[in-house]
Amino acid sequence: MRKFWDERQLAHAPTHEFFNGRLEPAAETPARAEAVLSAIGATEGVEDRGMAPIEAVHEAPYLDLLRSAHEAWLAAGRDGDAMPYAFPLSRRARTLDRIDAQLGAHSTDTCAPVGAGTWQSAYWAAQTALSALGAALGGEHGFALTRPPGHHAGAAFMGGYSYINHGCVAAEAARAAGRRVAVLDLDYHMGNGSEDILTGRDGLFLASLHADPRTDYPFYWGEESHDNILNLPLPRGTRFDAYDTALAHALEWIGEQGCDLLVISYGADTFEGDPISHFLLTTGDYEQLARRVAATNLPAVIVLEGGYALGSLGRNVASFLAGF
Ligand code: SP5
Ligand code: ZN
Repeated sequence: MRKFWDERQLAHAPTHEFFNGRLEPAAETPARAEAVLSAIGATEGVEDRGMAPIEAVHEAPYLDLLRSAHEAWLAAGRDGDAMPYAFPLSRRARTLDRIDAQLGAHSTDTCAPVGAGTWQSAYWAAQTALSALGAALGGEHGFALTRPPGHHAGAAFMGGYSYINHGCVAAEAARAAGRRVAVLDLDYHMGNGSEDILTGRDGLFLASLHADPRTDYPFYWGEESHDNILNLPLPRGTRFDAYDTALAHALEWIGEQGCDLLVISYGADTFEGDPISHFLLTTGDYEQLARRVAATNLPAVIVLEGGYALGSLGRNVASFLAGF
């Protein structure tokens, strides 16, 4: 297992998110990366492969907005993080001049504040995932310590702490290198951005285990399987046995698609002690689940998505990596 990290991912440091009708302290913080770093030992640095692999999964106007949004926010006389408050459910074509309107047109929710360091961190998270892919293309597993997360970011939208979908960036780059790729999403929340990007793409597949969207964010995606997408919703309170059974099903389906490389969107927010989630996996369970994945003998790129129990996050990630 080779492990990759770039400290420019610390630049994104949101203070608040809007949730349950009020501003709450942000759950996705730089301290998460520090917690993982202190638990997994030495990491390797990251190469800069530029914008092309990011542009292969995200639309140019969205990337332009993400890169410039915070400056536009300041230019409009605001302070703090940029955040939308209006969303175009009825998407009439029109020119949107105000930063608020532009942000709303490219956001699913109020859980993706854009600050001065957001672009830099999301960019280097994608580069970190691509470096881990380099390891996997060479036949070794690669872990990318990525933050902010990526799997709620779609081709042209941010949301749920996610801005650039680094797992899909790695998956698409692997496909371009001739591989047949399955993204296996093991975060508590359904990866609606990954579904948006991967639906209908040749040579790419998504299998996702997640909290039932009837009870949990992101609510409007993830109940049905279709095309190249396998969605396996699980109820709140899910423990190891039911999770492991669903994982076996997902891996069997991935095998049937003839995939030869895995990108794993690993979220440690399935942990019993997670403050925003409702599954009951334990630290030791992650090693067992990873063993099942590793038994496929497919090279894996592992990217970090969620996981918000700061005191246990490092141990949980280390346990998952140990299973490989
Ligand atoms: C990548 C990922 O795990 N995203 C999850 C986004 C979930 N957003 C909805 C729930 C937000 C709960 N925030 C509570 C903050 C308390 N300080
Ligand atoms: Zn999550």
